[in-house]
Order: sequence, then C-alpha cells, then structure tokens
Amino acid sequence: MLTHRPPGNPPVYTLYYSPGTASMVVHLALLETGAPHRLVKLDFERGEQRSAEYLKLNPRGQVPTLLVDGKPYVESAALLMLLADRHPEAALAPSPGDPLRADWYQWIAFLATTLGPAYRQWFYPGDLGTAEHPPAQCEAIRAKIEAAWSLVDAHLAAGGPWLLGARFSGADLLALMYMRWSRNMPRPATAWPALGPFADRLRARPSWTRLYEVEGLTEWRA
Ligand SMILES: N[C@@H](CCC(=O)N[C@@H](CS)C(=O)NCC(=O)O)C(=O)O
Repeated sequence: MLTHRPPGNPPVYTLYYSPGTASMVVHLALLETGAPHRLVKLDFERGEQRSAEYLKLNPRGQVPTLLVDGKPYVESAALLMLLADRHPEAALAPSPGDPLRADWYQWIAFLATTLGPAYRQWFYPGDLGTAEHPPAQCEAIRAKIEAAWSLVDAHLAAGGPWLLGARFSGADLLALMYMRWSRNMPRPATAWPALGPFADRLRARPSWTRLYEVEGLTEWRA
C-alpha cells in the first residue's frame, strides 16, 4: 500500500509493519513528519515476518524495519530518533544543544529498555521458554510494567502535560504505543490518574486518527 506519495517521486522510506505492533510508533512518526512513505504489511498469521526474503532485511524476524533509501534499519525507538533527526521541522525532538534533548534521550531509553522488553515477555511467553506464563512469572512481568507506569505517572503529575514538560515530543508517541498495549491487562495504563489524560491528549492528534484509518485499527481509538 502506498501513502502520501507524490506522483513520480519514489518515497525515501518503506516501513514494514503489522497493525498495532512495535511498528506503530514509527508509522506515527512518519505521519507526524508528513514524509512520503511506502508501507508493506506483514501478515503475522502467515508468519511473513519469518520469510527468507524478510529475514534478509531484518534477521530478528520482527517489525518494524524501515528502509531508508533502500537500506534497512530496525528497532522502534532507534527509528523514532532517526526520523526525528531527519525531519527537525516536525519538532519530534528538541534540537541538539537544547537542554531538553537530554531528557528526550532519557525518556526514550527508559521506555524502550523497561517497558519494551517487559511487554515483549508478556506477549511472547515463548521468549522465556514457556507456552504460557506460570502465574509467578506473569505476576513478575505485570509488576515490572506497572512499576514503570507508576514512575511515568508521577513524573507527568509533577511536570506534565508531556514527558518533556510543556513541550510535546516523539517520546510521548513511544509512551502512547506502550500504553495501548496495556489495554487488556489487569491494570491498563489509562487507569493511572495522569496517564489517562496524557493518552487522551495524544489520541487527539491527527496522526493517531490517520494511523487508525491506514492500519485498520478499531480498539482503544480514543
Ligand atoms: N525491540 C524491538 C521489538 C520488536 C518486536 O518485538 N516486534 C514484534 C511485534 S510488537 C514482532 O515483530 N513480533 C513478531 C515475532 O516475534 O514473530 C523493537 O522495539 O523494534
């Protein structure tokens, strides 16, 4: 599927994605920048992420993969930062030299290294060698995720409305993706007092509406 592609002008970006997964933040960032891009949807039911052709692009067999001028790059948080840097006009990141730049790195790293792996374990018990989580393992992962959300919630309550305070950034988009993944968990992220309104503010952005249309998502729209 092609989106936002001016006629006769091949897009610089191709995103390999699957609806609602870790590719979501990269898709959102592309929409925020307005950059022309091509989307390639992988059907997980058919195991397309493990096809020989795709493994050449991404040996992890995961999404997202972003081709930039034909060269593949992976890892959702890294791709978010890459797009923020390539499109400074989209203001997804404070400029280098801005004191908030350090906060931006810090929040992206925190989200990607705490919530990212914990959700991965939650949704892929096979990564830990079990078909289903034994109850204690399930509890431990849930506690990790909830502890991270408690920290983010306290931060927003003290100095929101965005992770960087008064300024929206791509770090908020990463948090939004992870919040969405908790929607069917025992305590969804939106149950925290500052996180609920934070999610609502982000879901009011046009990029979110467009993402839902293009990816064909319905749940947790607003
Ligand atoms: N650390 C990676 C994790 C990517 C990841 O786990 N992607 C999942 C979807 S959320 C995937 O591709 N799963 C398919 C599979 O593992 O077979 C990132 O953030 O990009």
